[in-house]
Amino acid sequence: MKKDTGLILALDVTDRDSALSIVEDTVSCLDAVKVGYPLILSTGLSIIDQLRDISHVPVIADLKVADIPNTNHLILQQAYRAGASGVIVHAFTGQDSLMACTKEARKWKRDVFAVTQMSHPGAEDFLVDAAEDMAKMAVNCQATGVVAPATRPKMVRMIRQIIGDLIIISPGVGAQGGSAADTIQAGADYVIIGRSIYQSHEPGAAAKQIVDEISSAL
Ligand code: OMP
Repeated sequence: MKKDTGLILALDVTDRDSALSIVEDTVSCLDAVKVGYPLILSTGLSIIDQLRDISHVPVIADLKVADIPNTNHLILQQAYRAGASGVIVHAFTGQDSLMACTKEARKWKRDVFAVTQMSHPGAEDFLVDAAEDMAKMAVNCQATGVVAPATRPKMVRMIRQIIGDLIIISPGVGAQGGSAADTIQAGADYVIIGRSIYQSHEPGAAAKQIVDEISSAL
Protein backbone atom coordinates (compact mmCIF):
# COMPACT_ATOMS: atom_id res chain seq x y z
CA MET A 1 0.00 0.00 0.00
CA LYS A 2 1.62 3.23 -1.13
CA LYS A 3 1.54 5.99 1.47
CA ASP A 4 0.40 9.38 0.27
CA THR A 5 -2.42 10.89 2.33
CA GLY A 6 -2.41 8.51 5.33
CA LEU A 7 -6.19 8.07 5.15
CA ILE A 8 -8.08 4.78 4.77
CA LEU A 9 -11.84 5.13 4.33
CA ALA A 10 -13.96 2.64 6.32
CA LEU A 11 -16.87 2.20 3.93
CA ASP A 12 -19.47 0.79 6.33
CA VAL A 13 -22.56 1.63 4.29
CA THR A 14 -24.99 -1.02 3.17
CA ASP A 15 -25.92 -0.13 -0.37
CA ARG A 16 -23.86 -0.24 -3.50
CA ASP A 17 -24.88 3.15 -4.92
CA SER A 18 -23.99 5.05 -1.75
CA ALA A 19 -20.72 3.16 -1.49
CA LEU A 20 -19.74 4.07 -5.05
CA SER A 21 -20.79 7.68 -4.72
CA ILE A 22 -18.89 8.20 -1.43
CA VAL A 23 -15.75 6.72 -2.95
CA GLU A 24 -16.08 8.94 -6.03
CA ASP A 25 -16.37 12.02 -3.75
CA THR A 26 -13.40 11.14 -1.57
CA VAL A 27 -11.00 9.18 -3.76
CA SER A 28 -8.43 11.97 -4.20
CA CYS A 29 -7.92 11.89 -0.42
CA LEU A 30 -7.60 8.13 0.02
CA ASP A 31 -4.69 5.70 0.23
CA ALA A 32 -7.10 2.76 0.52
CA VAL A 33 -10.72 1.80 1.04
CA LYS A 34 -11.65 -0.69 3.75
CA VAL A 35 -14.80 -2.77 3.33
CA GLY A 36 -16.21 -5.01 6.02
CA TYR A 37 -19.21 -7.18 6.78
CA PRO A 38 -21.86 -4.43 6.43
CA LEU A 39 -21.04 -3.72 2.78
CA ILE A 40 -19.85 -7.21 1.76
CA LEU A 41 -22.92 -8.93 3.21
CA SER A 42 -25.29 -6.45 1.59
CA THR A 43 -23.70 -6.33 -1.86
CA GLY A 44 -21.50 -9.43 -2.19
CA LEU A 45 -17.76 -9.89 -2.58
CA SER A 46 -17.91 -8.39 -6.09
CA ILE A 47 -17.99 -4.95 -4.44
CA ILE A 48 -14.23 -5.28 -3.88
CA ASP A 49 -13.37 -5.39 -7.58
CA GLN A 50 -15.92 -2.74 -8.41
CA LEU A 51 -14.47 -0.31 -5.85
CA ARG A 52 -10.96 -1.02 -7.07
CA ASP A 53 -12.02 -0.35 -10.66
CA ILE A 54 -13.57 3.03 -9.92
CA SER A 55 -11.05 4.23 -7.35
CA HIS A 56 -7.71 2.71 -8.42
CA VAL A 57 -6.76 2.46 -4.76
CA PRO A 58 -6.24 -0.78 -2.81
CA VAL A 59 -9.30 -2.31 -1.15
CA ILE A 60 -8.75 -3.92 2.25
CA ALA A 61 -11.21 -6.60 3.37
CA ASP A 62 -11.92 -6.21 7.08
CA LEU A 63 -13.06 -9.76 7.83
CA LYS A 64 -11.59 -9.91 11.37
CA VAL A 65 -10.69 -13.49 10.59
CA ALA A 66 -10.55 -15.55 13.81
CA ASP A 67 -10.58 -19.29 13.18
CA ILE A 68 -8.39 -22.37 13.04
CA PRO A 69 -5.45 -22.22 10.61
CA ASN A 70 -7.10 -24.20 7.78
CA THR A 71 -10.28 -22.12 7.84
CA ASN A 72 -8.27 -18.89 8.02
CA HIS A 73 -6.30 -19.91 4.94
CA LEU A 74 -9.53 -20.67 3.02
CA ILE A 75 -11.09 -17.33 4.01
CA LEU A 76 -8.05 -15.32 2.95
CA GLN A 77 -7.85 -17.23 -0.32
CA GLN A 78 -11.41 -16.14 -1.16
CA ALA A 79 -10.76 -12.52 -0.19
CA TYR A 80 -7.58 -12.26 -2.28
CA ARG A 81 -9.28 -14.05 -5.19
CA ALA A 82 -12.00 -11.38 -5.02
CA GLY A 83 -9.36 -8.66 -5.39
CA ALA A 84 -8.63 -7.59 -1.81
CA SER A 85 -5.19 -6.01 -1.45
CA GLY A 86 -5.12 -6.93 2.20
CA VAL A 87 -7.18 -8.64 4.90
CA ILE A 88 -7.66 -7.72 8.57
CA VAL A 89 -7.40 -10.74 10.86
CA HIS A 90 -7.49 -11.27 14.61
CA ALA A 91 -4.28 -12.14 16.44
CA PHE A 92 -5.89 -13.52 19.62
CA THR A 93 -6.47 -16.92 17.97
CA GLY A 94 -2.74 -17.56 18.30
CA GLN A 95 0.44 -18.08 16.34
CA ASP A 96 -0.63 -21.02 14.14
CA SER A 97 -3.81 -19.24 13.02
CA LEU A 98 -1.97 -16.01 12.27
CA MET A 99 0.82 -17.90 10.50
CA ALA A 100 -1.76 -19.50 8.18
CA CYS A 101 -2.88 -15.98 7.22
CA THR A 102 0.58 -14.56 6.63
CA LYS A 103 1.54 -17.63 4.59
CA GLU A 104 -1.51 -17.15 2.37
CA ALA A 105 -0.74 -13.42 2.05
CA ARG A 106 2.81 -14.16 0.91
CA LYS A 107 1.52 -16.64 -1.65
CA TRP A 108 -0.64 -13.94 -3.22
CA LYS A 109 1.87 -11.12 -2.53
CA ARG A 110 -0.85 -9.26 -0.63
CA ASP A 111 -1.16 -7.64 2.80
CA VAL A 112 -2.40 -8.95 6.11
CA PHE A 113 -3.02 -6.83 9.21
CA ALA A 114 -3.37 -8.35 12.68
CA VAL A 115 -5.54 -6.70 15.33
CA THR A 116 -3.53 -6.05 18.51
CA GLN A 117 -6.11 -4.19 20.57
CA MET A 118 -9.50 -2.94 19.44
CA SER A 119 -10.56 0.70 19.75
CA HIS A 120 -13.89 0.47 21.62
CA PRO A 121 -14.29 0.57 25.45
CA GLY A 122 -15.14 -3.16 25.63
CA ALA A 123 -11.67 -3.98 24.31
CA GLU A 124 -10.52 -3.51 27.91
CA ASP A 125 -12.90 -6.18 29.28
CA PHE A 126 -10.59 -9.04 28.26
CA LEU A 127 -7.15 -9.38 26.67
CA VAL A 128 -6.06 -6.03 28.09
CA ASP A 129 -2.51 -7.18 28.69
CA ALA A 130 -2.26 -9.18 25.50
CA ALA A 131 -1.63 -6.39 22.97
CA GLU A 132 2.14 -6.38 23.45
CA ASP A 133 2.44 -10.13 22.87
CA MET A 134 0.10 -9.98 19.89
CA ALA A 135 2.25 -7.21 18.36
CA LYS A 136 5.38 -9.36 18.88
CA MET A 137 3.58 -12.29 17.28
CA ALA A 138 2.66 -10.14 14.25
CA VAL A 139 6.37 -9.43 13.79
CA ASN A 140 7.32 -13.12 14.18
CA CYS A 141 4.66 -14.19 11.70
CA GLN A 142 5.75 -11.49 9.22
CA ALA A 143 2.42 -9.72 9.00
CA THR A 144 2.34 -6.60 6.84
CA GLY A 145 1.21 -4.64 9.83
CA VAL A 146 -1.15 -4.31 12.74
CA VAL A 147 -4.39 -2.60 13.68
CA ALA A 148 -3.98 -0.43 16.81
CA PRO A 149 -6.52 1.84 18.55
CA ALA A 150 -6.59 5.57 17.77
CA THR A 151 -8.66 5.94 20.94
CA ARG A 152 -5.50 5.04 22.94
CA PRO A 153 -2.49 6.87 21.45
CA LYS A 154 -0.27 5.55 24.25
CA MET A 155 -1.01 2.04 23.06
CA VAL A 156 -0.18 3.06 19.46
CA ARG A 157 3.16 4.45 20.71
CA MET A 158 3.92 1.27 22.64
CA ILE A 159 3.06 -0.93 19.67
CA ARG A 160 5.22 1.17 17.36
CA GLN A 161 8.21 0.48 19.63
CA ILE A 162 7.58 -3.26 19.43
CA ILE A 163 6.93 -3.67 15.72
CA GLY A 164 9.69 -1.50 14.22
CA ASP A 165 8.80 -0.64 10.65
CA LEU A 166 5.70 -2.80 10.25
CA ILE A 167 2.67 -0.75 9.20
CA ILE A 168 0.17 0.53 11.77
CA ILE A 169 -3.38 1.19 10.58
CA SER A 170 -5.44 2.86 13.25
CA PRO A 171 -9.24 3.16 13.63
CA GLY A 172 -11.15 5.16 16.24
CA VAL A 173 -10.75 8.74 14.99
CA GLY A 174 -13.77 11.06 15.05
CA ALA A 175 -16.94 9.12 15.94
CA GLN A 176 -15.08 7.03 18.56
CA GLY A 177 -13.31 10.08 20.01
CA GLY A 178 -9.74 9.70 18.75
CA SER A 179 -7.74 12.44 17.03
CA ALA A 180 -6.02 11.91 13.65
CA ALA A 181 -3.10 14.16 14.60
CA ASP A 182 -2.48 12.44 17.96
CA THR A 183 -2.65 9.01 16.33
CA ILE A 184 -0.17 9.87 13.59
CA GLN A 185 2.15 11.53 16.10
CA ALA A 186 1.99 8.38 18.23
CA GLY A 187 3.38 6.40 15.31
CA ALA A 188 0.47 5.23 13.15
CA ASP A 189 1.04 5.20 9.38
CA TYR A 190 -2.62 5.43 8.44
CA VAL A 191 -5.86 6.33 10.18
CA ILE A 192 -9.00 4.37 9.31
CA ILE A 193 -12.07 6.61 9.35
CA GLY A 194 -15.69 5.80 8.63
CA ARG A 195 -18.64 7.74 10.03
CA SER A 196 -16.97 11.17 10.19
CA ILE A 197 -16.65 10.92 6.42
CA TYR A 198 -19.51 8.81 5.07
CA GLN A 199 -22.14 10.40 7.35
CA SER A 200 -21.00 13.93 6.42
CA HIS A 201 -23.14 15.97 4.03
CA GLU A 202 -19.94 16.56 2.10
CA PRO A 203 -17.77 13.44 2.35
CA GLY A 204 -15.13 14.91 0.03
CA ALA A 205 -14.68 18.00 2.20
CA ALA A 206 -14.67 15.92 5.40
CA ALA A 207 -11.94 13.67 3.98
CA LYS A 208 -9.91 16.67 2.83
CA GLN A 209 -10.07 18.19 6.32
CA ILE A 210 -8.70 14.97 7.84
CA VAL A 211 -5.92 14.75 5.27
CA ASP A 212 -4.90 18.33 6.12
CA GLU A 213 -4.88 17.40 9.81
CA ILE A 214 -2.68 14.36 9.11
CA SER A 215 -0.20 16.32 7.04
CA SER A 216 0.08 19.08 9.62
CA ALA A 217 0.80 16.44 12.29
CA LEU A 218 3.81 15.04 10.40
P1 OMP B 1 -15.74 4.74 12.48
O1 OMP B 1 -15.79 4.55 13.96
O2 OMP B 1 -17.09 4.95 11.87
O3 OMP B 1 -14.73 5.78 12.05
O4 OMP B 1 -15.26 3.35 11.85
C1 OMP B 1 -14.13 2.67 12.27
C2 OMP B 1 -13.91 1.46 11.40
O5 OMP B 1 -12.77 0.75 11.87
C3 OMP B 1 -15.05 0.45 11.40
O6 OMP B 1 -15.08 -0.17 10.13
C4 OMP B 1 -14.64 -0.57 12.44
O7 OMP B 1 -15.17 -1.85 12.17
C5 OMP B 1 -13.12 -0.58 12.27
N1 OMP B 1 -12.35 -0.93 13.47
C6 OMP B 1 -12.56 -0.26 14.66
O8 OMP B 1 -13.35 0.68 14.74
N2 OMP B 1 -11.88 -0.65 15.77
C7 OMP B 1 -10.97 -1.65 15.76
O9 OMP B 1 -10.38 -1.93 16.80
C8 OMP B 1 -10.70 -2.32 14.56
C9 OMP B 1 -11.34 -1.90 13.40
C10 OMP B 1 -10.84 -2.46 12.14
O10 OMP B 1 -10.27 -3.55 12.19
O11 OMP B 1 -10.86 -1.83 11.12
